[in-house]
Amino acid sequence: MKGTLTYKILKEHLVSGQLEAGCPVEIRIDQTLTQDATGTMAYLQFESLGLDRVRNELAVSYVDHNTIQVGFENADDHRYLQSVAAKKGVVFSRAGNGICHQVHLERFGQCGKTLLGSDSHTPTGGALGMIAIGSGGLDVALAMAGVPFSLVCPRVVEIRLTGKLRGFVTAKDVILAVLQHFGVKGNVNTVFEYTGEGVRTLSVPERATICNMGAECGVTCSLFPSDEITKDFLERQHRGEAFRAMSAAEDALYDDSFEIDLSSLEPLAACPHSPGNVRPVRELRGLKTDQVLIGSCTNSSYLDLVTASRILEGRRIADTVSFGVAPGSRQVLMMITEDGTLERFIKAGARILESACGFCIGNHQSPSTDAVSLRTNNRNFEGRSGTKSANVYLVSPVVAALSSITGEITDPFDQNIVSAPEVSFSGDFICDDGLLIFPPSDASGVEIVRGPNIGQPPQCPSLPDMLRGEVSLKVGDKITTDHIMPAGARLKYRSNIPVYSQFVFENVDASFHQRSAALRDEGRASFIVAGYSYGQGSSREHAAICPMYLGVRAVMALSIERIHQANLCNFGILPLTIASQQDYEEIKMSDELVIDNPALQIKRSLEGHPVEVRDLTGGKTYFMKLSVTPLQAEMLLKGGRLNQIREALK
Ligand code: MIC
Ligand code: SF4
Repeated sequence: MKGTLTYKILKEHLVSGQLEAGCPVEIRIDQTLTQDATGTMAYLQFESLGLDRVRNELAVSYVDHNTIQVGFENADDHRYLQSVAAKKGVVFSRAGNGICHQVHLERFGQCGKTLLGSDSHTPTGGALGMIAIGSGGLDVALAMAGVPFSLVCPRVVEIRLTGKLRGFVTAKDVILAVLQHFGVKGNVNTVFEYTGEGVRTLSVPERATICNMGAECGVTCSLFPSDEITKDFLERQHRGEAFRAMSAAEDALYDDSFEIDLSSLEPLAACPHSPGNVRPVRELRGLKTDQVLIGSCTNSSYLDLVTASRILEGRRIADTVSFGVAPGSRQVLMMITEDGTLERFIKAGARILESACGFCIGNHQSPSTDAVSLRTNNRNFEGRSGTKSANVYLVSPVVAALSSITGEITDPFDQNIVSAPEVSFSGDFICDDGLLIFPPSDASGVEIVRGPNIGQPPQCPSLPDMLRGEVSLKVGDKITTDHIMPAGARLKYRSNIPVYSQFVFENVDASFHQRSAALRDEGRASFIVAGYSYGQGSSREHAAICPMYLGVRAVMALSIERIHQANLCNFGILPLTIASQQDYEEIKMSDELVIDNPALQIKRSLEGHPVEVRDLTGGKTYFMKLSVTPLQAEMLLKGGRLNQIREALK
């Protein structure tokens, strides 16, 4: 990885470890971001560390996920977040200011810095040449306390861009092409670093779309060099000082390289129910469409919306389509209000939605039964939209806008309604930070407000001498965090672990929480057995905290995704890798399993020994791999990261 931009930035931030792919390293974190759905828990955890103020360069708390406010819970969360931000020295971005990743790009990101965010799409910041990584809230809480972030030093894959996008083809199609090639699994501990002539043809928001959906491949982050385009973007955001020119060395050594000729790309779509299920739009044309939604942190920039509105100009959406637009930030909303874009949307029949996550997380706009929904966001997991039977296709704003007129999936190259809009913008962005609240320098008079929805940070149980219990759930491949811990209507319980825990695996096996809690109450362990890519998707640590609360002590899977694996360790759940498909098949639901002397086995795993899991029902012993860093081993031994760090901070 020598000479890569990834290496350069990591080197400047290295606290310990060797910068060699696969080695555990610790890096200093400059900036942090949280959003409300993961933030309440992160700040409760930060509070429990007993520090007066955050210790990193910049901490921002965004409210963008839970803005529906049905019931008092969301508003309680917002009040808590605002007051704790003032008390602890965190900038607070109020509801209405926009989606964290879009706003952070506009107002805070800085070239060459590190950013840790309690949201899996934090890598959007890679568009400004930042190492921007998604993690669980606890890791962010610790970064705010000045504790270095531990990660496995990634391998660096070069994605070399040549050529230039044709009209109608967009940054969304670039990242969908990347997903088509790399898929949604097998890319952990990897950085996608973009290089080549083609980079210069892409604006910062286009780069942001590409970095944003790298998260769907499971990479640690994605990274663009910071160049003249970056400088221009930052200056027009009135933040020229955030610029620093950075790029890889000419002779940089990459672990792998993949080339994309931008001029050869065509409009693509991710088909139900995975962002990796990519097909050309031309193969889908004619499919009747019930709903079209433009927005989310992937595609809601000013130019995204102007482009879509140009397609709609002077036209009306089909009678059979429900069409919504959610601008990514208040800046975008102000700009489209001033230049006529908003009017074009309204005239075309759009429903104007709040500048927030909204539909993307299934908070509202659930489609009708069996509907086809075209969206510009980044995830189309089954049921995430709030309608289990719906089929969600992820497309560019261009394809979305065109299809809203025709009422069916439309290939831009196979229609005679519009020609490719030529859209550019070189003026200044509207920089009104009126919905940002900066913390006072003296917070002694600030009271933290806790409504009844604000619970306590979770307590992990300690490690017993023997883990004995049952397989309480057996699931297949690609279980996402949306399967484990549903969001949407349940999102408002994020600050209340006992209530939220009742919904663990709600849409997979609604009786899971009772079964697991019953085992816990009998003093027995609960084990989850899964296939490949367990825990893909979101960074929500609730997908570990709530199972922990229900007594889950180990997840045994053929593979576990990076952020989720880290969250499991943070909350004292053993992430075990099952050795083979055959072993996976043999272990059955309700089997009685025993892990003898787990403490000794955890220690021995650091020397490469497998963990022995005795299956008393099947009469066989399985050898599973515990791939953890020494630090993670320590947290498992101490009963989770909070216990471990409290001891270390003493
Ligand atoms: C998502 O897109 O799944 C979310 C909602 O933004 C999550 C965070 C969360 O669950 O709160 C993410 O991507 O990490
Ligand atoms: Fe919000 Fe959707 Fe982006 Fe997650 S992916 S941060 S829910 S807009």
